[in-house]
Amino acid sequence: MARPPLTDAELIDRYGPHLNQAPPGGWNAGIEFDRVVDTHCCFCGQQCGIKLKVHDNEVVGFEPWYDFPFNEGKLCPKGVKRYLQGSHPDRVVYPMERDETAPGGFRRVSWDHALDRVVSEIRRIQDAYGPDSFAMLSGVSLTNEKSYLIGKFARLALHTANLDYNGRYCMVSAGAGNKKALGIDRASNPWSDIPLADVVWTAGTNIAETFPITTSYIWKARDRGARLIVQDPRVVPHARTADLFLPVRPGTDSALFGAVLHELIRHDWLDHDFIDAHTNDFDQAAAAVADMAPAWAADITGVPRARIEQAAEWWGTSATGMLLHARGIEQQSKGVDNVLGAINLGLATGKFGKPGCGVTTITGQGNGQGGREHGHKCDQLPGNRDITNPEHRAHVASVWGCDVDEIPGKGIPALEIIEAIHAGEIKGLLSICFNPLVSSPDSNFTREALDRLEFYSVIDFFVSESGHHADVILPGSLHEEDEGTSTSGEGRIIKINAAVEPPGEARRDWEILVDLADRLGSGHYFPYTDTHQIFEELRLASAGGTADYRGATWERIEAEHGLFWPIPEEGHPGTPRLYEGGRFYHPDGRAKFHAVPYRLPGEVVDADYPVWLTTGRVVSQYLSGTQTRRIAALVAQYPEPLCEMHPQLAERVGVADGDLVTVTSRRGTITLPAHVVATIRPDTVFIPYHWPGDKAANQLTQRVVDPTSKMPEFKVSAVRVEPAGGRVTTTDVRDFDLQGGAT
Ligand SMILES: Nc1nc2c(c(=O)[nH]1)N[C@H]1C(S)=C(S)[C@@H](COP(=O)(O)OP(=O)(O)OC[C@H]3O[C@@H](n4cnc5c(=O)[nH]c(N)nc54)[C@H](O)[C@@H]3O)O[C@H]1N2
Ligand SMILES: Nc1nc2c(c(=O)[nH]1)N[C@H]1C(S)=C(S)[C@@H](COP(=O)(O)OP(=O)(O)OC[C@H]3O[C@@H](n4cnc5c(=O)[nH]c(N)nc54)[C@H](O)[C@@H]3O)O[C@H]1N2
Ligand code: SF4
Ligand SMILES: [Mo]
Repeated sequence: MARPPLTDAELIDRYGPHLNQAPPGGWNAGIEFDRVVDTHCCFCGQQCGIKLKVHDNEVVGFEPWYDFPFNEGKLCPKGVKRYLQGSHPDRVVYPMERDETAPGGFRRVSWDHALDRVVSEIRRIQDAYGPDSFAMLSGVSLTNEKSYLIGKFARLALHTANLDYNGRYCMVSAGAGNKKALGIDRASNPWSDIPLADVVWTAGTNIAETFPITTSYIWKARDRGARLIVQDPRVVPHARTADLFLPVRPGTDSALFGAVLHELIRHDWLDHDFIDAHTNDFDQAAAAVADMAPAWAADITGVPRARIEQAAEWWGTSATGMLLHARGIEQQSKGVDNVLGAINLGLATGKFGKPGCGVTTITGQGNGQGGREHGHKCDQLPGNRDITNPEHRAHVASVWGCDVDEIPGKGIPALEIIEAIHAGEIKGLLSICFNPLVSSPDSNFTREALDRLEFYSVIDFFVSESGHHADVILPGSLHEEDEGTSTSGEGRIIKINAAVEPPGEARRDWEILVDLADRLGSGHYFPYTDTHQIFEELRLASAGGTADYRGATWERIEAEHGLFWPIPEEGHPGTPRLYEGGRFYHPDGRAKFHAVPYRLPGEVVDADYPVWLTTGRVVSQYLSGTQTRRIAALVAQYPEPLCEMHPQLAERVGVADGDLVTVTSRRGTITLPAHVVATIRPDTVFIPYHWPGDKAANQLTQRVVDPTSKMPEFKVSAVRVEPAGGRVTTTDVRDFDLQGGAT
């Protein structure tokens, strides 16, 4: 039986009066608006079109934008509530400086004071310890313009090599795998190809909760008779109607992909013409899977042998097919291997570059695609260029008008920045759009690191949990307070339009950075007076790179509901299907197979820690939760983390649904209610990670990373689960109403 969500009174009682409550009469009652602004959702990489209703300087509601082709008016629970952030009482509306005697630990200061303090601390730290001792962390909820600006700001204003971004925890395994195999890093297809696939295979993604709009594309394929294969340790909602469910043990996906390739070869379900004409190194990949028979993989993965054989047959014998993967296979110390293993299956069967054919990542964050192209990765320059390549550096230096030697070299990735802070090698940090305390693995370690900084400044619109460790907080802008472009998970560049001005003394993010650059003595490199000028420079800087935006103009982007890069010159139609005709982006135009031997995850279960832990998301919460934990309607749907576990495990542990359990790993411990469901492997527990402090799943996770992408292994840890004593009242536990879907 479904339990009711918390009432408003219960919510206020438990979570305090700061939640944004519905006005009397309901959310839409009596709302007057003067204008409607066409823009996009601030949350996930689907980047749904939405129309924001504006009254005076406040976003007061939304309307569906039926004409925007990707989502045709559809939105998920987060998209329809995002407008409740702007006038939230927690909004930071003036600069603040740490002051232990002030209420909340911060006192109000002027912009001049705040910016001068930041600049003097940067100077002091860099004079004492060298330029790279001051690092910057950024995020890709930010537009392309801001991403580009941050890359330039870190290199030419901060003069530091140590800039990285939160996509290091999100898209980098997909990015590295795509580049190695295909020579470019973007979704292989526009989503309009999904309904044309005869087989849709999802690997490590909970689409119905994390990319809800994509489900409608899959249903269209199913309406045409497509088969659905789902590979996940949990029977996630879209898996409940799957034709084939592959209940993979966390961290073993490369064995499964290897066995499928083994079967494709054994039955000769191969597209030899495609392999000969469009790929290299098939023999190496084939040799690596010679011993990976389904029976071997069944032992490792826990997926019955017959299901592995069935997956191979359907994939190998269907004319079209798409494999969609996300963080479940990517956030592992074998993330890149898993991506390469998936791509091998597409190449072996010629499922690239044709309608309804592709192997593609589903990009996570709002601008997770564009934000990984324009230079705020530690090894990257705009256009997805390589910061160590002399030609690439020379091109970007010519656009920036600087000497090539002024551009620092390669820096270290996000988690290594945190480790270098912990080790005392990095002394100062500026972060924008990143809440590392909640989102980094091993949060107790991260907290120690943040407390060791000599100086920390944060640009944010709320005081995040990381922000509580800052010395200076600079109030930045919400998504609806600035314009620019974003690039959706499809590779579609879209236009974000400003609906309102930042409130109080808050400023647009880019204006803060330009002001800081000026005070750091680099103002001549940052002469912008609006974001359009930044985009025009980005076009030039990206020109000739793999992520080429040269031909994209704001006007065409708006008029055509987005443009797919690469778009090398004005008038170019853009490139919706990336590998059309089997043309890949390595210099010889061919894709590359990779040998993917199987290796163990960074940590395996043992007598002390006998249960696998995996972490991820729920539909109503977003990332570190700073935004969605402040919206009452979303909190009501899923107020607190729960430990999802199978009835068999619950029985072994000796707990029932709602009982408190303590979950312990080698890094930390968390106590939370058990959520007993038949839709998860009995050897695995799942905890969503959107909460801070003693509710943070990342207290348990490990700092092991993929050797190539440096992605932390969020999806695999070994834990112990024990009864904690006591239970919570029934309203504390959201019921997923899974009875019908159990296997
Ligand atoms: N509601 C909501 N939507 C979001 C977000 C959000 O925070 N909330 N964030 C956005 C972002 S930035 C991202 S990156 C995406 C993430 O989107 P997803 O990758 O779909 O989400 P996750 O919940 O991280 O993990 C997906 C699935 O991986 C499974 N999994 C865990 N371990 C393994 C494994 O070893 N192998 C396999 N095959 N599967 C495994 C989990 O059971 C889970 O169902 O979502 C985006 N959309
Ligand atoms: N255990 C576990 N950990 C994970 C994951 C997992 O699956 N499991 N997933 C990882 C993934 S995929 C991701 S993407 C990361 C995300 O991790 P984070 O990037 O740390 O998460 P966010 O919540 O997006 O934090 C962004 C901060 O930026 C602020 N912000 C948002 N938009 C803007 C803006 O436009 N301007 C400014 N100035 N600030 C803004 C928000 O208020 C918030 O404080 O978490 C990772 N951590
Ligand atoms: S699916 Fe993603 S982009 Fe669309 S409304 Fe939901 S969070 Fe926003
Ligand atoms: Mo992400």
